[in-house]
Amino acid sequence: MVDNPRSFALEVLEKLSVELAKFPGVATRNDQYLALAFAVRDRLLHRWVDSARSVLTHKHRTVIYLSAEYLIGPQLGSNLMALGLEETVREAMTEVGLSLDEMLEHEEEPGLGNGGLGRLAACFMDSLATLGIPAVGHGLRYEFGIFDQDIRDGWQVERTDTWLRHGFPWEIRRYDVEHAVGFGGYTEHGAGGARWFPERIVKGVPYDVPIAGYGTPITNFLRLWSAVAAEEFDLDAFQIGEYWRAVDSKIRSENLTKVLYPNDTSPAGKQLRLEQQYFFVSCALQDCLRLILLGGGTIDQVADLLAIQLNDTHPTLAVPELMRLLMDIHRLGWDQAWSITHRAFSYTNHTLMPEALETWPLPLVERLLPRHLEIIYEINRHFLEQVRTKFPGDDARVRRMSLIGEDGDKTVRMAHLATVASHHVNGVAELHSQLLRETVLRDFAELWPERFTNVTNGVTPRRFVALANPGLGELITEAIGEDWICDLDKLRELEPLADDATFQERWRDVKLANKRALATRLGNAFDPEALCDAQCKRIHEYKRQHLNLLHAIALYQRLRDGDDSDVPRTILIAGKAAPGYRAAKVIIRLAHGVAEAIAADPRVREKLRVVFMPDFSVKNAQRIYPAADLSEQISTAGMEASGTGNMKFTLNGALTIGTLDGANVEIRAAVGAEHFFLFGLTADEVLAKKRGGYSPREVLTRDRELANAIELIASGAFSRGDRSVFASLVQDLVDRDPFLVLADFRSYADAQQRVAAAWRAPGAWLRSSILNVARAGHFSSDRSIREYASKIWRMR
Ligand code: NBG
Repeated sequence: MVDNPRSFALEVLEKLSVELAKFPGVATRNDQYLALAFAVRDRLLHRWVDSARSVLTHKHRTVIYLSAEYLIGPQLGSNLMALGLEETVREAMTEVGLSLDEMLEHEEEPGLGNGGLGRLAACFMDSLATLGIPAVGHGLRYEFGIFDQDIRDGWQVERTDTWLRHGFPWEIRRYDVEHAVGFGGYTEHGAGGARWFPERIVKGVPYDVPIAGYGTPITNFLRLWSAVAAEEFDLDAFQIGEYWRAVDSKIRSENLTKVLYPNDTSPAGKQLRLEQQYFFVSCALQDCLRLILLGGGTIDQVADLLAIQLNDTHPTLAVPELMRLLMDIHRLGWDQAWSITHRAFSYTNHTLMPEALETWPLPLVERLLPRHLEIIYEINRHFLEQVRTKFPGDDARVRRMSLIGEDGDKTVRMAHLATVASHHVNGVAELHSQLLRETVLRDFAELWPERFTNVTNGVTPRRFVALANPGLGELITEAIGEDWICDLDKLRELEPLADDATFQERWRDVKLANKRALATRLGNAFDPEALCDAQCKRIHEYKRQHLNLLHAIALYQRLRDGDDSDVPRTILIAGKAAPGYRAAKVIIRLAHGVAEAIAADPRVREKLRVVFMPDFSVKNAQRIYPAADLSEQISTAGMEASGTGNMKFTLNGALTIGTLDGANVEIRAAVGAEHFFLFGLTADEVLAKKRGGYSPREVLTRDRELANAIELIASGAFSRGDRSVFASLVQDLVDRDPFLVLADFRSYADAQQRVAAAWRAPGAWLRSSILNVARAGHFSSDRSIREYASKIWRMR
């Protein structure tokens, strides 16, 4: 299709009639948006059908990405960009009296993920398509995604997400594909092998979302599975008059994909969550085998035709499920099935936090998936034999490594299962991969050192620079051409311009315009000329938003004491707290309390602001990164696996204040230590400090300013006099401080003074900002995917 604004405009009007049954005079904003989206989607579908034909006929090895979460963000802008249609559509919309910007503003995003892990999966899908690697991302089509965040009286209030309420035009429901997924029941073992007789069957149906590559016709897709009742009604029950039993089973089936679990601190033990995990991997694998046979392949080719990536442990039941399908359905023997499974799977670990490492109680697994538990036991038997051979007599090691946890309650350890089954295991930043080998999976790394590798995360420059920050994108393109969008290392060519006064000035103008736009959106909550000091990510104690707030309180006290040595500064915080995570919610309350106290004090508010931007999402993130001057990456060293927000800020010209944690380490090495504000204990020092009997009280006796800040919180100064609101937070910091907030405070405050000094020299700051961008090409998800393709998936 060759498009011009006129023909495109006519097509949008046509969609309004034939898809929405409306004429322009009565069309709502949502109708207009849907009509436009359908017109764009037609173009995507043409590309997709061509790509699918080519993949099927040429039998390409395909990446199967299994992830319980995808945070894909708004689709209209990114699809227009991939199709190269933005200008045409902008004019077309004007032609029919509409505005593309209003349409972009109107769009709701599918929040089918919690944070970094789901967004990483989406960046990877973008890069796979852009690099022309055939890939299908399988996941869950949650009817309710991540909750919307409101703030009432300074507290987070959750509202249910409604992404489907007004229609989601980017998906295609496939009516010709469905898979039956069993739960419960019993197994039988006869001469012909094992058979599973499930008690309950749920049907999985796919909704596909096309993922267009940028500057290439290659289009991949996300296949999101939705649960429906196997029969519309349980007819037996219906006929004997048990109407409610019949309806009940339908409701129960469809509940399965109702809601995304917000990652609370203790995720285990939720039956529905386990059902979701099994449901989508079973659908995914049945679908993969179906397609292989459809394309004329054979079952023994599974590992040659597919590279199956486990995005964290959530999809790990795919391991026993593939074994079951190969053995019980396709009648392969154990050894052949295991060889195929082991050659097909690889596993990415995303966290070292003990409470986030998934384990499932044995009785639950046994009740829900009896056949799978048998297979897990058998995998364990084979595996532990290997351990005993390699380490004779080392029973402690055998117990530590077992797939079945013996400590307290008996559980299945999903990270162990994923590691045993996979040909490669990777962490997501160099430090994290190293700690993974040294701590959580140490025994496994000793057994199979060659299995472990690192692939540092990356982010898509299409969405997070070109789309989110068009001003910067255009400036870069004008300077070095447009190749950087698909070859981010090209940003290096900006280096010589870092000292160019005119270029610096234009760089500053872009940032200022972005800050103005954000300030306006937030009701002029801050001065665009002030340093925009931003921290946006999930609220978690290890990410230490409270360290940021303690610093804000210290600045507040200084200003009240007449010390205005800091620069004008806006501290911008955004992020959601898991609904069940009390301490995180109290941190949000504190942010609002501090914001309120500062805004109420005329001596302070001219120089300092704290702003909490509600409802952090991909859409809001795209507004914040371009406006930030300073990126807060202040987690306790050793706890943030990688971080990806850190990369997005850097690529938008923010300088980082951060600890040596996650990918910060690599960002600092890439941009140069002199362009990064480092502070805090290292991961080793954190461990040593904890072992040596860390005393937060002792820190307080040595640091008057910090002690005052904490006393002020305790006194009710940020809770309208109510001393109970922050009592738990204060007590936890003073008594235990498990995340070493107090231990790192002074070093952090000092680093912030270096930030202020640097901000006072605008030329040098701009130079650092340009160099940060010029040297951050490594953090493209295109680079990450190339590494997966060569090191792990063995793609041609
Ligand atoms: C998160 C880590 C981040 C990392 C993302 C993507 C989970 C379990 N882990 O540090 O906390 O950047 O994964 O790898 O969500």
